[in-house]
Amino acid sequence: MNNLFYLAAVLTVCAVRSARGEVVKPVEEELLTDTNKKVNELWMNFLNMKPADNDGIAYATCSVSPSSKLESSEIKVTGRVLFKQVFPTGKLEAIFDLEGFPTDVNQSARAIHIHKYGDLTDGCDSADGHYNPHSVDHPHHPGDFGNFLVRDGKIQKFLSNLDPTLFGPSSVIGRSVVVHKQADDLGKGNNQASLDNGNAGKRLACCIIGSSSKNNWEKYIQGTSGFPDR
Ligand SMILES: [Cu+2]
Ligand SMILES: [Zn+2]
Repeated sequence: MNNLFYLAAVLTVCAVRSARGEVVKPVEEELLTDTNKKVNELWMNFLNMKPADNDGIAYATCSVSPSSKLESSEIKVTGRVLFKQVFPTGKLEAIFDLEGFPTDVNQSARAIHIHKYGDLTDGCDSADGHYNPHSVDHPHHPGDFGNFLVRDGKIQKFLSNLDPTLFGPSSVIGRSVVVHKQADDLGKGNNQASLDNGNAGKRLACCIIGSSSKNNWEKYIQGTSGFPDR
């Protein structure tokens, strides 16, 4: 509770100062950063989101399987997407490890996104649109991972410094990852669909993001010669 009074006092001082048009001095900036940290901590504690194990590091696993709504002639993509994030301010890291793409078309690009719902009742279709907590256009959604190149029928990629988070009110735990048949036009398609979903086409495969132990991540790193990068 003391923290809340402290926060209210600091915010009031800052509001009065900026209303008077005074320049916020470095000391006050520091105070603001400190306040931001405190607010974040309070919020995390309130939501009880701090990972209890794994030394404060959160992990999540998404086991990818073909959409149940896919025609039988379509390719069957399987694999997983693994996530790791240090509590509370670390940026998300992800490993994409997928197979089942055609082996004869090297370097074709496929879009991968986080979608709104972790509901796969109607295959990947019931995942709905892109997860968009801040009501912005594509490709500025947190889970707009962009295009992934297929090599030898596989996508193997490590990404860091990502926007989605496993913590707090905008956590992506319980939402879904969708792998598309086509490339993402990254909002440059000159139509509404481009600003909604990047015209990435059919949903080949998907999974629900679930919190997990560190086992999958560590096993993956140990089983390969480091992080995949291609
Ligand atoms: Cu998508
Ligand atoms: Zn998007």
